[in-house]
Amino acid sequence: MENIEIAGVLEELGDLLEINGSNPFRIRAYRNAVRTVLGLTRSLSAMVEAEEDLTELPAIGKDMSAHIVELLETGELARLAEVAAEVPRSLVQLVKLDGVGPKKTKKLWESLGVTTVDELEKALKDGRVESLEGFGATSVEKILTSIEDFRRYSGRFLISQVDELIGPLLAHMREGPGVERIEVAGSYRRRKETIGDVDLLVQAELPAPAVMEHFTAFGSVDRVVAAGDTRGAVVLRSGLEVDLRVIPGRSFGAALHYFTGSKEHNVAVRQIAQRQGLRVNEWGVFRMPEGVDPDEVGKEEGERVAGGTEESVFDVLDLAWVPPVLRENRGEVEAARDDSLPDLVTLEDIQGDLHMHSTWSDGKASVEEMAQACRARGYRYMAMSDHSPALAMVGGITPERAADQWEEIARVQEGLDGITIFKSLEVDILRDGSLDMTDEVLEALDLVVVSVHSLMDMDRVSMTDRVITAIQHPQVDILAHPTGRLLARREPFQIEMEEVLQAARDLNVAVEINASPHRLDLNDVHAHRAKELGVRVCISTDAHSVQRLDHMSYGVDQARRAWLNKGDVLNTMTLKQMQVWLDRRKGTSA
Ligand code: DGT
Ligand code: CA
Ligand code: CA
Ligand code: ZN
Repeated sequence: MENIEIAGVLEELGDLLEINGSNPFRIRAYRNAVRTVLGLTRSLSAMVEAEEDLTELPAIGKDMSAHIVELLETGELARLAEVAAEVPRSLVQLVKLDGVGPKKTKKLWESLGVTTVDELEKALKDGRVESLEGFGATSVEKILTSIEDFRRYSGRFLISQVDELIGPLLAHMREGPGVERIEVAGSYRRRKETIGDVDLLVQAELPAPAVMEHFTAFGSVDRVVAAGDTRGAVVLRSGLEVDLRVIPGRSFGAALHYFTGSKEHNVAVRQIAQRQGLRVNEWGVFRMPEGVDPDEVGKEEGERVAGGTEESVFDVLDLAWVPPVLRENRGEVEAARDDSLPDLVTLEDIQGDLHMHSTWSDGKASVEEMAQACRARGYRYMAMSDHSPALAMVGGITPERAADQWEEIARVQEGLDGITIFKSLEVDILRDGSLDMTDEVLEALDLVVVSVHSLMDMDRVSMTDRVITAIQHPQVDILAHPTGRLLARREPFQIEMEEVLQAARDLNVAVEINASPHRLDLNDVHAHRAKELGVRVCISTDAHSVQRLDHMSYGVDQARRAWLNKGDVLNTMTLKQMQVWLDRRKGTSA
């Protein structure tokens, strides 16, 4: 069992206990344990195998440690089964709906007997929920919307979750008999924000029944859906579906191209091929003899002209190799033909992280730990941008405390060379577009990040005005997570992004691609529009812990999917350039 699966079970148990009205300390213990498990950089199974004492981990006591060992040894948890005998497990899906939560779930279940999302939807629509104490019409509307969102995303995984889940599977497959090469194709290779299923390609001599057997024998497999000669499919315990195709070397490149997709990209490539009298499929590229209808002959019929490598497929069609992140049929095939593909930004181009939190607000690490970690990642600069006080629940920094933090930043800076820490804050944009901080403090900061964290159900016009008003403040440098979306959990708020981006351009304010895999906000379309308009895009992690600084790569993938090159991205600047940019308004009349 992987850490992420263990965390999933503990979280489910925590949810069920909360619905059941258990002791809040007990519930908190599960929540904290989940956080610890998700934050680990090593696998629990390796730690248990090495007989390490799990209770030395934060928030892991004797019980929790025993749970983990039991899960690793048996794949099951007796305590979960006990609790599930009292509380239907399907209720945990209700807890995850925006606007429901454990308390309301309990109420819905006890008062109306609702146990599933479908039953809840029915009860919402026939008015039974509205008449319950603590619900009401607005609440009903909100829950109905979150059910729609839930349906849209259900079955899809965040790319970060997939990264965690498939590492061990890939390692397992590499040890398979006769396996010559492994690649993950599909939306995962295109680095999409969410992944429907994983498309695994294995190169091996056919027939290769041993490869398929090895695949279905993987420890985390819950269910085998198909297991043929060249094609298999399984569902992992996490619910993630994995397709496997076994492909001979002569076709591997063609299959990699075909199964990477997108479908739309494939269609565009096939059209180009047709014009050249060629046929492209998952087996290769073929020149068809005169007068033969490709639909009436076998897939490998005709003269094979390419297929072993993906490069050979593009090459024979007179196309430059297209990075998978661009394969969405948004002009990349034409650009490949004209040799005008963008020179995409890379992780190595990133010189600093301009949005992160410390223990001064809701972060887990000190200023010093975050600074050391940024330095270890090779950054030349970073912004320490804790929350402003409007976010009371996270202990935002008041104007009075700001100066104290600057003292600490100065002290940390003194002991550290090679990296410059910018004094910063992530300042809340209030209802009317004013900023949740005094001008005095804003002026004293090196860099000001602003964002919306409240009143997200405003109408489109008001929200657009609110955000544009905020970035008109002369001290604002970066607009963070501009649409507020949480993937699989909360839709973007209503906002006219075109107007916001134009204002950002006119005001010379940068917009963020928030690199957290839960946000990836801006999305690719908006980030591409920002580039077109000449708005600088900043890729920031918004890290609340040292490990999450590594989310930068997800932000870079998102930027690449938006066609951004190094010059489009603010934090590829050198320290000197960045300092000049931060001073950009001083020379103007304002
Ligand atoms: P997902 O799984 O929903 O996140 O998205 P994909 O893109 O991974 O889609 P999937 O798993 O259905 O198929 C993987 C790739 O295989 C897809 O991107 C393109 C290719 N493919 C699948 N079915 C077709 C098809 O009917 N026609 C063409 N041209 N390509 C297909
Ligand atoms: Ca897929
Ligand atoms: Ca698939
Ligand atoms: Zn933040």
